[in-house]
Amino acid sequence: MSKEIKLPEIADNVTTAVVLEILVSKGDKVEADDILAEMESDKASFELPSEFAGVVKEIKVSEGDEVKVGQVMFVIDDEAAGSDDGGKEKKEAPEKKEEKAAPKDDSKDQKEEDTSEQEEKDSSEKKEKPQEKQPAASPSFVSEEPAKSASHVPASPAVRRLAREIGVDITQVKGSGPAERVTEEDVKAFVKELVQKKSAAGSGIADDFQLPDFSKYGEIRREKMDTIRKITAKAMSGSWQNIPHVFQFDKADVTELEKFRKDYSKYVEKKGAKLTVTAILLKLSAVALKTFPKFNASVDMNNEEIIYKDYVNIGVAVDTERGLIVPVIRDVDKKSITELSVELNELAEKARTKKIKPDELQGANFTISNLGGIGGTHFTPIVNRPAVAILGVSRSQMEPVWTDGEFKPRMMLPLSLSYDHRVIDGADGARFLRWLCEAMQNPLVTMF
Ligand code: CAO
Repeated sequence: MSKEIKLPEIADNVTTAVVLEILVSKGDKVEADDILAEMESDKASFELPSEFAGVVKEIKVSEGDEVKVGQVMFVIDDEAAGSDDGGKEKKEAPEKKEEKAAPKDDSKDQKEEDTSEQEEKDSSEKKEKPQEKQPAASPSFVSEEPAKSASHVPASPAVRRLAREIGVDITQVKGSGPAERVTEEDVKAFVKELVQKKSAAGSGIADDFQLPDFSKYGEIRREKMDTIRKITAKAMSGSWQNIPHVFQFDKADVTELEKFRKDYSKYVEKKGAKLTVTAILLKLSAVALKTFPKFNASVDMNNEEIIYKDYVNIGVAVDTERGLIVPVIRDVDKKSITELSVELNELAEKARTKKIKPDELQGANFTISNLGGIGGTHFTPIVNRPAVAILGVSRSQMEPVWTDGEFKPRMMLPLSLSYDHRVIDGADGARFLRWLCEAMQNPLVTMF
């Protein structure tokens, strides 16, 4: 008796699907649940199974056709099901076609294919046994996204088995063989890449950006990141991804301060260090952090709390041959500028000569990054978590400044403040930086 296979209901609001590939030919013998066609709707790709065992009597659609739900696609003659000569074997799956097309096919592979197909059949039969055989009316959804099925990936049975045994989804493997055929090496390379990504993810510095093959363009050299590079990469990407940054810029008139610094440096030099703009900024920043406690804080998003600190520890970014190191000066508010100059000098030297200890790099509430010794007009440093702000210092230079009706040459120091907008608002940022600029112009400000 002839039985019709129609396009079943697929999902709410889906009324049609496109025939991607017809997997049987007229006269083919099919079992119940054998896949007759690969379909695709705008929601998913799926396989259309036969509801009955029998022989394909009619194929009423073509590849590329848009078929309506309920439309007849195949006619199966179920009376011919039992007869041995009732029909030809079902059209070979695409993987079989590939096997024939591939140059390296051999009888061993064919045997393995037979065995693996048998294994698959056995295991699916085992799974089905306890239940009543379900009518295969509804399509089996492969995924929400249109995706190629494993049977469409060209690969030898041995390679398929390898992928299956080690849990690799062969559809994810890029084939390097003829017609993108997946080889054993491709599967191994895929696993190697996954393992490398996982270990990089464990270190917190991985990203999913796919690098191109740079060697296509010329000679390249790969070098392992050292520990400092990895720590910096992890800390900076963590800060950048989690902190909504705002950048505030200002300029301090340091004309008078520079005169003072040069005059008084000799007193500091007696203690073994120079009086530098960084040491002065350390002292002034400590007062600023006390004046604006939000900047001497950390944010605890898990508990929705802001943690205010009564101590003032400030990190200073030091440029070393090994990269950026940030030693921390503790209780900056309690130390004199001379003490701070000496301590900064010692810590920077320790950082550059690899003598810095781990605890000397921890516990900063705020950071100062002075690139002025190198140059540059402005830059935007990244906040160093769990602090909420960082001060960027660029190179001071003489500029004409309009004062009392005329341009006067003034030494101007460009400052930038990067801060965490979860805790600090724009007006707070502008006030903090302006306060610092005014304190540099007139240190008496700090007394109020
Ligand atoms: N504007 C103009 N000149 C500056 C300056 C500035 N902002 N900062 C420093 N200078 C001058 C100093 O006066 C000194 O000049 P002299 O040799 O004529 O006295 C010279 O530059 C070198 O200063 P220094 O770097 O030795 O001293 P410092 O205390 O100001 O800085 C330190 C110490 C550790 C901050 C600095 O050496 C350093 O490593 N800076 C790089 C920081 C960094 O890499 N930041 C980027 C991190 S990413 O956010």
